[in-house]
Amino acid sequence: MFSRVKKILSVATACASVFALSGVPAGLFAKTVPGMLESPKQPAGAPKPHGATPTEPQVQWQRMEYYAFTHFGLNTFTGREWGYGDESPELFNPTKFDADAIVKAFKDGGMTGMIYTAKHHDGWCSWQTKTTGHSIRKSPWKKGKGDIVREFADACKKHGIKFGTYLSPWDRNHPEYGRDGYIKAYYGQIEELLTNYGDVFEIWFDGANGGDGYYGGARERRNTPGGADKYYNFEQIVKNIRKMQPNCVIWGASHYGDARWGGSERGHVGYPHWHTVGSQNPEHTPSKHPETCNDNCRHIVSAHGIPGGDRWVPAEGDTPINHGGWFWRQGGQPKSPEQLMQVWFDCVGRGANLILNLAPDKTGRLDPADVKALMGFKKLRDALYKKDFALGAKAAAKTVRRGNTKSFGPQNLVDGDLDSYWATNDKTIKAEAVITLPKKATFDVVRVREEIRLGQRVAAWALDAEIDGEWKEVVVGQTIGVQTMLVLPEKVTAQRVRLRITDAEACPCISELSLFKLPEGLNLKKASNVSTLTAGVPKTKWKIVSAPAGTNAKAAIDGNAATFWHTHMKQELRPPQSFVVDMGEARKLRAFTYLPRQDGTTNGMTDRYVFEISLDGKSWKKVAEGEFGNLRANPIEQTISFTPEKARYFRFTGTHALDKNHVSAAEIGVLEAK
Ligand code: FUL
Repeated sequence: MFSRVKKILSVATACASVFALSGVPAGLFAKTVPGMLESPKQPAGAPKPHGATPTEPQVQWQRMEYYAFTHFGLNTFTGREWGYGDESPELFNPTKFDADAIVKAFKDGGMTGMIYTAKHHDGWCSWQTKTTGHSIRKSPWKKGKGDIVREFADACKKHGIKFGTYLSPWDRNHPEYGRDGYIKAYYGQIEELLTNYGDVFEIWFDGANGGDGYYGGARERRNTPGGADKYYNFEQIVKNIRKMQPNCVIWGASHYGDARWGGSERGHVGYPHWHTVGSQNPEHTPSKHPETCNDNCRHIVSAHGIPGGDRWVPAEGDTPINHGGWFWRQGGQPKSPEQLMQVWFDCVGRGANLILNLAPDKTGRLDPADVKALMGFKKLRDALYKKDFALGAKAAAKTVRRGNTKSFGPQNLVDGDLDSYWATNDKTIKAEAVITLPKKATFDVVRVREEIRLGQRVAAWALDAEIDGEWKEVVVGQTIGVQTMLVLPEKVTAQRVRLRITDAEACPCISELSLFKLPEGLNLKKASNVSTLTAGVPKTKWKIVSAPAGTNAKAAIDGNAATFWHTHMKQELRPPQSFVVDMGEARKLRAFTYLPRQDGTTNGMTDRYVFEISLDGKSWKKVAEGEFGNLRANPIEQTISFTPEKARYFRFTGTHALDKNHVSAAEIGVLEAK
């Protein structure tokens, strides 16, 4: 039965054994603390919980499915993904900020909550904090008396969705970052956010940590002494939060939190998908990882979880609705409703929650194009869920726990009640239930749910349909968890279906089976590519004028995301490395775009740059220089704007790379001023 532990992914399990070396004190993950929601009582004779199980706040959180992320702060005004920490609070002055309209759009879009970046890595606090001078108190907006956290929290209450917050541990502004002084301020910030704004359903502790920063003027590189876990003392942070908000789900926080990252910033999570991990939460604890467990491995564990893992840490898939990034960007394009449906199936449909980012622009309003995509996405989901063909059907099973009692009977599969379930006797792993629909129906989506309060049990299942009097297998699934939703390879018309559980870690406890039909005209396959390239100035006449010998700079201007310029050929050419392009004619340029290498490795991935332009190819002007933030987790196209100027030539220089001593670029483009 445990062969799947070997099967899942060799790398993931290699890491699992490392994570299982727990130094975590037993009481920390106690099921209840005062004030924490309690799970309803199981019916008499219910199966014993198997392995790690969720707390009731986690169960309720996993049922939320879908909520908003909102990045809004100084980066909105500078166009940076990661502010350095020296940005002036004076920059924050939205002219039309309207929390009510933003939250209403989330509610109308079917979202169940929102998480606001109260402080990002640049350290600027968007509420009336007493912990630092680098805050909204110094911003001209509302004469320094404004409080964005308050406005969002109040709007959420008004519109009946939940409020959550993101508080970056890394603070590139604070003079004491990396020392004890910062920890005091940081704990104060957590306390302010969790005691002054009502219920907070989730708090995010981002894993990006340490590096260059302003740090009160020191302008240097600082790390987290002893590793992030030890420096912030997440064990203590979690204890403090449990006292302040016992029902708040803690995201990240090394291996002490309640929820984990889904493994990429594209919203997709892995399948098979387990809600459990080893004692040490896989992501963001590099100091704990031996050589064998690199970034890739961490991402794999985050995406898939670990079967039989001893902690319940369900995943959240995060992605921005806009290709521009997490903060609002000039010229950013939203993902299409169809692409968002693909994300839905690859995230919610695998049992993770989806947190979809919509960022207000400089005026403080959502981009209408983003809202249009949000509503188009809602329309497609409404069409998908319009009719559950299995709801209210007749269900029968040969194997039912304790001889067919009502409490565990198959009828629970189709009653629309998430708390009731079909279960078998303890030793019965393989089992089947036949569902007879009120009449013949045509469907191509199946959704199955387990009663997760008893642990995640099922590892393999199949759905059969009775077609022309014969049972035919129409889809095969692996894990189930809180929910798994699969698209059948083709539409099926049938009146009887059969759910077959073929492998499980303990007797199955299945709460629901639903059948749906994909909205007319939705082609998910066509929608699966979620990264795009901005169509800028056409490159047909472009020529490479110069590039380091032996490197293929043409690959960076061929319009093909899969090929890339790379200075690691026969020998490793260290940064800085440049290439020069002649565009054939002069144009007024306003921005350049950079797509990092897309082949899944970060070696030589350029994360700092200089961009220069020229009219004659002889005298050059530097128009942009800086850092591409967040590439490791989200290697999407970056757009860097500069003061518009005419040029025929440009020079792109990679001045630093994430890993290894060479540089690369999959694609460089330029955008013209109107
Ligand atoms: C990442 C951050 O570094 C990004 O800027 C963004 O906030 C994303 C949601 O998380 O780790």
